[in-house]
Amino acid sequence: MSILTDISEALQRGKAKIVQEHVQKALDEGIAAKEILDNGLLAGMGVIGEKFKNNEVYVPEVLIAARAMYAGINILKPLLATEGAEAVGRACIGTVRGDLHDIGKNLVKMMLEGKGIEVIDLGVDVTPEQFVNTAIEKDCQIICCSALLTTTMNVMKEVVDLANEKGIREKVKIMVGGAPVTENFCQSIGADCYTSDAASAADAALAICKEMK
Ligand code: B1M
Repeated sequence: MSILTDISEALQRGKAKIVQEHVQKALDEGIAAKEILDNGLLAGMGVIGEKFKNNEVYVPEVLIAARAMYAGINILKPLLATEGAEAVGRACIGTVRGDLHDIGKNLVKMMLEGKGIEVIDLGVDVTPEQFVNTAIEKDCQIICCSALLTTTMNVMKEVVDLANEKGIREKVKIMVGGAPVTENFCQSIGADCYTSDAASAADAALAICKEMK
């Protein structure tokens, strides 16, 4: 069994300390941080997600697995996010109103910071007003919205509508993402950019910051 499978299985069992040990071991074996994230931690969380869907595990198990995932991510964080010297731009990020999922949002934040973008983290359950007012008050070039529920992704349209109403669309771009979000959805609500994962979100955000300087 490979060390990546060990990580995935320990995460599924919610064993945070063992996940940490395995992640460190994988790094010592020379496996790249991104590979450990994708094929160890995210693979394990994918299995938990399927079991959650099929009612084979419930909220407490998912939360314990999420805690184990963070334990692993914390070790990888300095390697995934290489510090930029000077901020190349500023973004605010949050999970939209009604939605408490924050693991993906936190990964996106981490990757953006790794590109040298200053990120204001609004947390979870963020209203359209909070996104738009923060962008105006803190002079952000980007609003990043994350949603994991089909019932909450529509709040992203409210963010776009409010940004239009406040007349800030020339100065602020809106990026959207999260498991149920698609390119088609992004276009249908009039947002500026959809990416499917945190690394592509960081690349896209950097390109936007450079374009808007
Ligand atoms: Co929830 N949950 N959950 N959950 N949960 C899902 C999302 C679900 C798909 C599970 C399932 O049924 N298979 C399902 C949604 C179904 C749907 O809407 N179609 C679901 C449900 C139903 C619920 C509840 C309603 C359950 C209930 O109470 N009955 C409830 C809702 C609570 C609420 O939010 N109001 C709920 C609760 C929870 C927990 C609290 C237990 C926990 C969250 C803990 C936490 O986040 N701190 C939880 C979890 C962990 C999950 C699953 C298992 C894993 C989500 C996750 O963190 N994935 C999830 C199943 C799944 O997705 N397979 C599920 C790992 C994370 C790295 O991926 O967030 O997709 P993700 O981020 C990715 C990309 O999407 C992208 O980058 C990341 C990777 O690089 N990305 C962006 C994310 N944001 C981006 C923004 C960008 C760009 C890219 O630009 C701005």
